[in-house]
Amino acid sequence: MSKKIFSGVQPTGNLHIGNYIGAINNFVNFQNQENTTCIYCVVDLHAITVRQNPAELKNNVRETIAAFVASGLDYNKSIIFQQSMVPAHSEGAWILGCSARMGWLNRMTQFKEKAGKDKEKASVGLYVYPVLMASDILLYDTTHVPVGEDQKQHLELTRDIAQKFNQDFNSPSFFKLPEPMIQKNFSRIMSLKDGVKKMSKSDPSEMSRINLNDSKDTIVNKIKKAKTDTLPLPGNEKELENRPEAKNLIGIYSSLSNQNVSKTMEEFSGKNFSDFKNKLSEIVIEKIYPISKEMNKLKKDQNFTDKILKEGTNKASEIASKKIKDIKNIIGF
Ligand code: AQP
Repeated sequence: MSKKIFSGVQPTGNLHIGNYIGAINNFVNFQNQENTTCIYCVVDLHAITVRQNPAELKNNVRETIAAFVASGLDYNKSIIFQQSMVPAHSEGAWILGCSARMGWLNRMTQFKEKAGKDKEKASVGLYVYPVLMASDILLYDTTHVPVGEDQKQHLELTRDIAQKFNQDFNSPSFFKLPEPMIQKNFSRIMSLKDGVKKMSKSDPSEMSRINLNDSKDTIVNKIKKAKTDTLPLPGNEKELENRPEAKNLIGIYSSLSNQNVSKTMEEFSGKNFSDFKNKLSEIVIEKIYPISKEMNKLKKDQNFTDKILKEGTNKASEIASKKIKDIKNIIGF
């Protein structure tokens, strides 16, 4: 069976190794699988659910495209585009919002977490964010969506919305029900300052993450200062329990060196963190620095990023506008 994969990254700046290991690097692997169409979207409509600086937003869109290409995405193999350039996403979100139920959205834990205590002040966009995500996915007859555990609930909501629409309009199988692809290993890279907090673009501390555009010295310095505990490195997975910072650094090392965690522990068992951190810096620099260099070069070449977006928009629009036409026809517009 052929697969159609859809995924998005918000252009909210500070792309970090969590985004690379948990998302972009996998995008590259999917692109090289047989019978697989990959659609990767820079989801700027999602980004504005919280306030963005307009000039930075423009720049961050370019930076995200540059990061995609520098990491190995090929715009001839994958469809790469900017969400707001394909109006069908917003139109679809409105229509699907009329199928989604308030009760379903009220259960979404991401809104509760992001809105915090004062949810009266959160934007309506943040609340209906998962409906826009449903529109993104369903417009392309997506079969598979790579998601972290935190997005699994949104994908279930997408399936519920699709099913309700199909049922309400007596159009069985009009919307395909997408399957989640949950990455088992290294799906959550944690903050360098706190091993139980996700590494995140919006963390106010620069020292909490390694950005894809950090210099070699900055990478070394951030790893040197990363929080650890006082014990030597563990020798087996049992000894890793309750040591979140050690677990995180070992996870980063393992994923970048393409080996499993047990192999890494075998290599470093009983050693102290300063030795391990030197090796970790080496592997991060080896894997990330070439991406960073290329990304900084591509980001400055506006003609190049514009060309990718133009071509990607044409390809995405062709698919999405046809689907939106069918949707409108079904609902009686
Ligand atoms: N720490 C992480 N570990 C593994 N994967 C991660 N992703 C994000 N953080 C980690 C994955 O990167 C993709 C793009 O994420 P996004 O831009 O849509 O937003 P996010 O998940 O909200 O990422 P951030 O960094 O935490 O951003 P802010 O701080 O703006 O909320 C997704 O596939 C995500 O799973």
